[in-house]
Amino acid sequence: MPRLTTWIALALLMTACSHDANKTKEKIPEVAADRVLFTTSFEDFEGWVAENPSLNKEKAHTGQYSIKVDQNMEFSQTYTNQLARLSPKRFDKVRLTAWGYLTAPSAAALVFQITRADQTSVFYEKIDINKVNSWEQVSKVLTLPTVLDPMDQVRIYLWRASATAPAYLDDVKLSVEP
Ligand SMILES: [Ca+2]
Repeated sequence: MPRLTTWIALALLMTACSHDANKTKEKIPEVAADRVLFTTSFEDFEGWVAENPSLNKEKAHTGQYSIKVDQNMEFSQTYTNQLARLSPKRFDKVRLTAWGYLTAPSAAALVFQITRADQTSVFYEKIDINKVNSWEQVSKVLTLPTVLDPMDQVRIYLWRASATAPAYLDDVKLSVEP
């Protein structure tokens, strides 16, 4: 689990972020398989990761599992990996795509963050999830800063934001954008 200090830093960052993710609805393109850095539907996690109430079978876009946040969990189960392990080749732009689901009017957010080994944040973007009682595909192209180090950590997770009822995330895909 990321440390508390990271979340405090995050909370400060979020107050400074604007809600620009869903201003324009673009057509989400298919991504060639060789450009996909990782993709998951959370189907094979059970038993391989530490017990985490975020992994659930309550709702799923595909298969049986998704991850969630709710009034007791501000942050979902988190994807964490070093840039160098994600790809041996440097990349400047990525596309993050996922399916989100809210159970009450509010806003949760899919977060893509890059942190240093000392937990300081060097990049932060979020994609708002707004659709209630149905699955919505969200996608955003992220231009990464040039100062990144191969040892920096990518973190991807669902943040509760203003949502008070459960919110779900499934079918996450991260790909290199040409
Ligand atoms: Ca799934």
